[in-house]
Amino acid sequence: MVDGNGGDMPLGRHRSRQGPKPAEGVTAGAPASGSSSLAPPGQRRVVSATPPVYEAPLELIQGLITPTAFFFLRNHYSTPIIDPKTWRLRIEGSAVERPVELNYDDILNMRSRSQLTLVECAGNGRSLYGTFGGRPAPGAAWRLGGVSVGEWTGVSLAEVLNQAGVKSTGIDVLLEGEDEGEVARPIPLKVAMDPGTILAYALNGEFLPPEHGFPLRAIVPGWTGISSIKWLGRIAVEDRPIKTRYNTDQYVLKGPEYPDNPPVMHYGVKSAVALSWNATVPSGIRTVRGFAWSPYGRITRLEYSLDEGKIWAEARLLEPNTPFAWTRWEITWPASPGNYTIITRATDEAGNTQPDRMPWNDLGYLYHAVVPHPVQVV
Ligand SMILES: Nc1nc2c(c(=O)[nH]1)N[C@H]1C(S)=C(S)[C@@H](COP(=O)(O)O)O[C@H]1N2
Ligand SMILES: [Mo]
Repeated sequence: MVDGNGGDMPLGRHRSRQGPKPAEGVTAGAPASGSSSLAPPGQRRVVSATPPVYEAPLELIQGLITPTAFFFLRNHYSTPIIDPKTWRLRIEGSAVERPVELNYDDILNMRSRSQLTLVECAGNGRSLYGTFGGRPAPGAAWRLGGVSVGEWTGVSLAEVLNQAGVKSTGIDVLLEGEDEGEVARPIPLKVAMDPGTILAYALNGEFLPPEHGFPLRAIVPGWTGISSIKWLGRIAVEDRPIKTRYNTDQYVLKGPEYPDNPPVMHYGVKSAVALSWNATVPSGIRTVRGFAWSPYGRITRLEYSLDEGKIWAEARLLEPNTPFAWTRWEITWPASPGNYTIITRATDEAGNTQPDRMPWNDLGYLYHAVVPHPVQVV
């Protein structure tokens, strides 16, 4: 604790801390600042090189968790390299009792939790407005790989906010990044206080790579990726609605159907086939796999069609089937040579399902209509 509230943290915590423990304090165990340059995209698809926007190669993911080397990446600016020794997280605003400043050790010394949480970019699928909707949308031309599931380890945002004392007048919580453009966006206080909303310092069992938000990022289950602010430096709890360019100008729905420009909040119910785009598969009995996800509850059904939507059948859903992650599914396909599309439609426990067509919005967000995935059997 750098300032304020020091008495709340029993010293004994230092001896009984959970979670990854730096070998000799912060600087020995954590990545040294400046030593980690941006990993090359490897098998990720480069949607944009500068700033880096890479798709996860869904066809290579065999399990529930997206390996870190495959995790999709979406930066608005270059990756900041932050020194954990000097880094501080400030918690302030009109709706806290007392501003607090925490350092990296303070965060690592708190009770930790780990959870499987999906992160999806609001723009994921944007290129499909052009491919299937007949009208290309401007912006990063994602296909369907702007989504990944990580095992995130961190601390509950509510516990961090409680150290500053949240007033009953609180409405919105601003999460602010330390990248060049100080990317910042609010979430409602009640979302911030949800136990699933965390400040994560580790991804898939290792400290965050710089590009995914080292030293600390938010993870907001069910909300599009822009809410999961990376490289956090400041959190402000305010007693009024907060506006930034990321909830008024970008990441809002614009167009004739949306005169009020509502901010994008949750992602859509969606599914994807774990095959490359324009896949070629050898004929024979094939197992085709994929993913389905919803921000509103468990996936209960995955329907598929191999004949342009005339006949539909149900895929097998694989366990574990955890809310706020994705559910894997598979189908057995006696594939004979020819050109096909695999159309998939996910449904969740609340009955939400994927539409046939996506209504237009000017910035091309939230494409979650069913997608005919092209496959050639040879
Ligand atoms: N500070 C900051 N946080 C950010 C961003 C950013 O550019 N700056 N990009 C956001 C967007 S649009 C998405 S989709 C997710 C992507 O997270 P990832 O790169 O770890 O996959 O981070 C979000 N958090
Ligand atoms: Mo995003």
